[in-house]
Amino acid sequence: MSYERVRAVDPEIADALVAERERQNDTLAMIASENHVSEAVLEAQGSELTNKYAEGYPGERYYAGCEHADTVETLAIERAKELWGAEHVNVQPHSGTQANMAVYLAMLDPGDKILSMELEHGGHLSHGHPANFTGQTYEVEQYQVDPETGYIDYDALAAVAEEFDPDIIVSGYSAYPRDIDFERIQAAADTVDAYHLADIAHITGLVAAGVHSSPVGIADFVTGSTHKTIRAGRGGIVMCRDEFADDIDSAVFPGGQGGPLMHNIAGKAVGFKEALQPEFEAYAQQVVDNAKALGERLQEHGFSLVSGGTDNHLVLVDLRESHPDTTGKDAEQALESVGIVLNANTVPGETRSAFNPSGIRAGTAGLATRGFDEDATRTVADLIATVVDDYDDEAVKAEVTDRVAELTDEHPLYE
Ligand code: DSN
Repeated sequence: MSYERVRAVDPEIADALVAERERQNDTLAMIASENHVSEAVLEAQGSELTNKYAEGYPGERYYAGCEHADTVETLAIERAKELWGAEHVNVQPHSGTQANMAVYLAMLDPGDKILSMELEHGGHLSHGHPANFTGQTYEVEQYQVDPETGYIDYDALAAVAEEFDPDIIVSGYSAYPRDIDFERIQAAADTVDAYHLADIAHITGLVAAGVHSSPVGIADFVTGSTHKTIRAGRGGIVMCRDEFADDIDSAVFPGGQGGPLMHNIAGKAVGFKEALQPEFEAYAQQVVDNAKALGERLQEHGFSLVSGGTDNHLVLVDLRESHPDTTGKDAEQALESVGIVLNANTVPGETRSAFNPSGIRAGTAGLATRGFDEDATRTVADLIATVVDDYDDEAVKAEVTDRVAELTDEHPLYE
């Protein structure tokens, strides 16, 4: 895309779009929730469907002229069912948070009880944080990872569930590097007769490819976002058994949203088709292999990883032992200045603040999309270590900047 037509109308925005494309091409996107969709997905998201209102669902719309919207949404749903093996799928949520909101709206009343993972242990704002509508609407209790191992403490979770008696237990996380035993969480939910919502926003692609355990068929509700490891159009998705289909559909529309973003649903459909191809499994495996390589090499450099490693697409580094005077923000900013873009993140047992926490989170989905293998990822780990060890040294950072430029040149993004 040249953005020529944007430029003719609005040169300031054209400049920003071109600059963003260059930024993405010239830096290493290691924010664990980000990825690079294909040009086919980009084109679908930029299509004329942005003009169309299609309130309702395929075959049952509130407006005329929805025949092509119906085709697109039906294909997105069918492909999602095939990818994840769900009985019922709603592809209309505008984001992962909206997908979670639909489940809460459908199944809970204000004041009902949510049991979820604490944010600084890897949870998400939409799982009950006081700053989010969930924390303001429902009564929330939280579980944690084991402080020694960094793994979910399933026994403690079950004990808190028995004591708190929640209406819903939320699993699925934003900064948890290990595989999740959805069956154990389901067992805890069964014991207290609670629903179980598994939010697989981060791991949608890994689950679809079979390189991470799946909660589909175990949890009552599975939500996700569609642009992270699954690499499709931007937005959210809800999956459930047929028995909850009407409740979920009504909670998405008209309960929580108006018209669906049909252009994004087209992007979801295209990305799902790509993910159904055999190459996607190899991609997802590469994401996981690269995360392991990244983690192991960082450990060789003396960094300490929450849980001691990773089973998925991300590593969570706790800087407190190896770099006690370096905050996550110091590391994030120094790394961004050399073209390695990741985020400062809280760690279990956080002793600083959410804004300037003690850890960094790094994901490998974007790098694997642009062709990085384990060796190239180990090189990136070396560069991260070099910068964090000497983040005030401008000469060191200049050298790493050149090396990042070589790596991005070797692995171009969009032609
Ligand atoms: N902001 C996303 C993340 O980085 O994990 C989740 O919504």
